[in-house]
Amino acid sequence: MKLRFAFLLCPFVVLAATDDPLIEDSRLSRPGPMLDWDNQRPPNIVFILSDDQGWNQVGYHGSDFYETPNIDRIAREGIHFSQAYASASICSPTRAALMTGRHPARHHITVHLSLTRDLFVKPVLEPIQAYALALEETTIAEMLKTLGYATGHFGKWHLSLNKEYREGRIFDPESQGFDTVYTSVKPEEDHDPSADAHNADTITRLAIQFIEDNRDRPFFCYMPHHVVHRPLMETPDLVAKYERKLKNPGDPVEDPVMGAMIERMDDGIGQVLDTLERLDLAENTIVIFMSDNGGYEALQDQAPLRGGKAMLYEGGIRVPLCIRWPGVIQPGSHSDMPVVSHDFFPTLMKIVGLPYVPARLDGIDISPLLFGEVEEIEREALYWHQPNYHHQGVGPQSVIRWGNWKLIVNLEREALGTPGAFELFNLARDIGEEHNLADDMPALVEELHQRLLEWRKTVGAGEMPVRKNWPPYDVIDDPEPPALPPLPGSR
Ligand SMILES: [Ca+2]
Repeated sequence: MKLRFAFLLCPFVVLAATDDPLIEDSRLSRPGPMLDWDNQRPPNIVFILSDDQGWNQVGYHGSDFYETPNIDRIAREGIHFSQAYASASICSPTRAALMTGRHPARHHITVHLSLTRDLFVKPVLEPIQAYALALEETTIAEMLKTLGYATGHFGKWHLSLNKEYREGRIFDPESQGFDTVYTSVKPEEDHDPSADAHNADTITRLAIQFIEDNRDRPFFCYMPHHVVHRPLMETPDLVAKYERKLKNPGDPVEDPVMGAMIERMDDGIGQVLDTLERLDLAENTIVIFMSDNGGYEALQDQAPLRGGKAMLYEGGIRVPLCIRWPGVIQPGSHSDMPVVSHDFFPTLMKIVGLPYVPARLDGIDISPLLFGEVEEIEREALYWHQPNYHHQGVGPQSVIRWGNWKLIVNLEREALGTPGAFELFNLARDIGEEHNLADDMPALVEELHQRLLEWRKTVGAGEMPVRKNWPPYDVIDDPEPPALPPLPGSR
């Protein structure tokens, strides 16, 4: 305990560095009912984040093609969520929200970072995007360090200026609270598929080394995998195994290369679970598995969900989530409560008994669901906000989920005042979002739209003004920029 109280003073050091001060939240100060830090050390945390893995690409959600025995083991020995959501339908915004407990709209990270796009023929303007996760933000890793945790990052960061990661560079994981860091990027198209193309083996090996090195102190092991992001590639013999499993060749629901990629990641997850057993750490380690957004629809049908990555239909944001903590979380339990990536900041702070959170926090503590104390938690609504033209052809959208109602707002049409700006679905009856009820229920559309607009104002979300020169000059017919005047002194 002495160690813990000594470190508890440290949040005020963090507080001095941020424009969003940490405040004490008394609701978080009481550790969960079965936890007594006077007699044991705080739990280790292993957070495994897969990339672009769809809701239907795990065995425990019913797939008999994709083999995920170790992810399924986490679900079987712990709790799984049928309505877990990514904070966004693309990489960087979800990661920013996961690390900070704050909505991507607050960070102004609403599309993936270091993206260059041609935006000059759109009728509404995109808001300014942050160039990285601000150093002033307080991350989960920084918070856990104040309690003496060892912090390790192994894999895909995607919250920096670009992917030229190097030791000591600002905005890379070392500057955001991680002490042991391995960063990797996705392979080039011509990479040798048999040479650990997506670094899944390396991520596993380094994470296990980190766990072994820190077995005698609390640790936070963050494993953001590249699986199952494009480019799809894996060892030919493993791909062949899944080709033999194909019942309907060409079926977009079953991709043999993705099957092989997921198996390699899942095998590594099994090695991590075995390491925890071998070191006698399993009982005091919470293991979380989640995906950062839905699967890419062009490669993988997200049935029964509509759409996929980059979209705000369920296929883009509803993801697998399961959590294991032997002796604390009831094995085989599940929850249908909607939860979201940015809930993990306050939840983990509650679990470790560190009652400080940023003053403007968007996630809520979902630990009562994990502990089986309650079946429902109160939340006014869930929101998504992506005021960007995605390069995969998805337009700017904003969403509110209120109870089982979900309103999707087309931000271009909202700004221009053109018809067809709204889609309204009842997810309890229509998980596939097939029946747009917006025209049938205008009063509900109006109420949800007003709630969404109010929330956007509250978090300072980027809005999309109409271009002053819309309709535009024809940039296609006039591709040459006007000649610049000569520099002084030049001929
Ligand atoms: Ca992703």
